[in-house]
Amino acid sequence: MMTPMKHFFSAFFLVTTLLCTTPGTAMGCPEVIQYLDPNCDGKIRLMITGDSIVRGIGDKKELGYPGRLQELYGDSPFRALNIGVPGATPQVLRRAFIRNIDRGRQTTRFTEDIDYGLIQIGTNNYWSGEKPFQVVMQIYRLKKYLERALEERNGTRPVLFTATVPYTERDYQNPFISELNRELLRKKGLNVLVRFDRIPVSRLKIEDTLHPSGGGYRKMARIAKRGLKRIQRRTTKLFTDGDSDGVYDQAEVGRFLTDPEDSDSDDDLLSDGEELLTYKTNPNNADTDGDEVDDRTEILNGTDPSSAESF
Ligand SMILES: [Ca+2]
Ligand SMILES: [Ca+2]
Ligand SMILES: [Ca+2]
Ligand SMILES: [Ca+2]
Repeated sequence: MMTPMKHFFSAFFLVTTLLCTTPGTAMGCPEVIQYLDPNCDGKIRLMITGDSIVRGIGDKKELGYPGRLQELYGDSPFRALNIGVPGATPQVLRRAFIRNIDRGRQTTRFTEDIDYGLIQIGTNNYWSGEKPFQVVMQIYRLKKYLERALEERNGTRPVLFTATVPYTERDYQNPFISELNRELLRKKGLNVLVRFDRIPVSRLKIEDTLHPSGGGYRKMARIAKRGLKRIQRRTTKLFTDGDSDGVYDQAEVGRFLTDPEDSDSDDDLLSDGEELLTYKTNPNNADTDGDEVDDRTEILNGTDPSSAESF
């Protein structure tokens, strides 16, 4: 018969064993400055795209809110990339991306290894005459295009989310913006988690009836930061680690070319996660440096598994 103490330990053992062997949720790529890192490269890259309000017109420091957001993170593995095109509508922006991404032009550098993307656009459609629901469809198409094109190019799918449009000092334009925001919030699949419509116009410190000042963009940066936290909570379950080796399935398939269903793709008794994240050895080659001593033996012996001079 078991003593109560033994009982406790066996129950404890059972629970911890179950926790450690439940596939898919318990593990995954290491977080970077408290953010999930969908492509598992140790950096967080957030692309922000839209019109002149993204570009940062009106900001004396010419940073806009992407640059102000970058300032909040200082010197860290976080990068906020500004792809704001003054005057753009979602349709214009989508065509520009198609030209750039498909033909490998300069935007390619900006969209490389993107983890997250924030879309904020629609203000200029006031002048082009579409109804707000049609503008929302354009934004939806832009988001779908970017998801697919960036996944094709980078191997891993970025997590995209959308912002509502801030109000301006142009009272005649605000009913349009108000309806556009209502439609944005109703549309499924846009992940509208950044609420610029909640900022009172007075806090944006608008100087030219449309564009915020540096102070206004700083305020927008803080709200964008909160949105980035929210989008992760919402998408955690997208990132699975089926073989619990510490690397997300999508990063294994699209980036590292390891087997997402085998925690040790090259059978050298080091898991893919240990090789990629800790030892920086090749997870697809049991003898990374080709000196005929396998990676695990080199690590146990204290020699360098990445240098054929050391074995
Ligand atoms: Ca990353
Ligand atoms: Ca995995
Ligand atoms: Ca291995
Ligand atoms: Ca070796």
